[in-house]
Amino acid sequence: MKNRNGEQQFRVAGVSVLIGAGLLIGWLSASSSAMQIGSIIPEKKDPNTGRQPKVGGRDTTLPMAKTEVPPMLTAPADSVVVKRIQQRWAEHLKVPVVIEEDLGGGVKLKMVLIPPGKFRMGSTDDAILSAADEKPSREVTISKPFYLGMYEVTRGEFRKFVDATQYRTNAEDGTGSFAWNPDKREFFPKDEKLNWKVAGFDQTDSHPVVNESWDDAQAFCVWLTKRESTVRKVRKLVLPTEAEWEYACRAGTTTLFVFGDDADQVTKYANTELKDEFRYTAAVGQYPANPFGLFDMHGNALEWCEDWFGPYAGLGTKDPVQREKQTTDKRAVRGGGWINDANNCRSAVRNGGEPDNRGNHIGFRVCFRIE
Ligand SMILES: [Ca+2]
Ligand SMILES: [Ca+2]
Repeated sequence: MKNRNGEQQFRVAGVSVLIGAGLLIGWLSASSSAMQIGSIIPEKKDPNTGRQPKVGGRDTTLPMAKTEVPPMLTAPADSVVVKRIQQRWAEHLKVPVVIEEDLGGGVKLKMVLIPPGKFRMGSTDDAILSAADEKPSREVTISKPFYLGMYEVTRGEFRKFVDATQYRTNAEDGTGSFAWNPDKREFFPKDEKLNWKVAGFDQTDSHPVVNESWDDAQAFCVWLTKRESTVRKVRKLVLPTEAEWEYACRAGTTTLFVFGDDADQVTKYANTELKDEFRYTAAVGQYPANPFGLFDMHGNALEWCEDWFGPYAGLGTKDPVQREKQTTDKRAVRGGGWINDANNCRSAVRNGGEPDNRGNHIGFRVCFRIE
């Protein structure tokens, strides 16, 4: 697979999720720490009604029978519609828009409800800045609601996993990890000192964990699933599929970025390699949230996804996921990061890395699906 931006090529596996709705509702009802998302999304007037939507509670301007299934989100949709459909699905499912995974010791991983919907995945033939592996563009359906990490998994959250399991990451096998040299715009040789604790630059436990492999990210998900299961027996934490990731990143938009087509605006919305406040990763959540309430989908750390990295051609269009190993032997990585230019942080851009590979530019976020 070609290597845009000169970066090390990395790629990520198929895990299905089956959750009983009754169990889910039972657990969520018990989640006293759940919060609403209204505080992080600026409110706008509803273009259809001219009224202010009630993001933090029931939207009384939109009467809906309790048993009525809300509409799927169909792109393009503006941020008001996106938030309204998100809220209506939360009400329909009787779940909060935002939930928290308690990792112990006061560390809580926030997740955001993403409603089901349809969107155009990838890049059309005439899309500027697009690459061949983003085509063919196709209409994709995400048929089930799911929760996705509000932020990239932080080093502090990953630390809870390692402390609980004594897990040793791939980088801690004596060979270390790759670090990006921002001056030369190329990777240093693999450095044995680097691992999830030592990024090669200053970071705190609020920064996204990096130098973890796809295999390490899977181990985190298995641990979190097991931890949750001992308490609630309700769900399985996984990496998002590429389709889920791109749908969540686009959040109703059809433009190159969630904020539009103007790449020059990227420094307002994402931590990239361009001149901005952060030379390396930033603590999560330093840039505006997208309409779903997700942070850092563009830039900061790149993010492992579930799929084997491969062509879109031949994949289905309903909940697509590449479960077969491709010729590149890599897993998908999405969103671009602090080592990338604006082009390589677009919603549609794709990359990959071998599942045991790692670098100080790749992190991940977690997902669980409501079946
Ligand atoms: Ca930067
Ligand atoms: Ca990211």
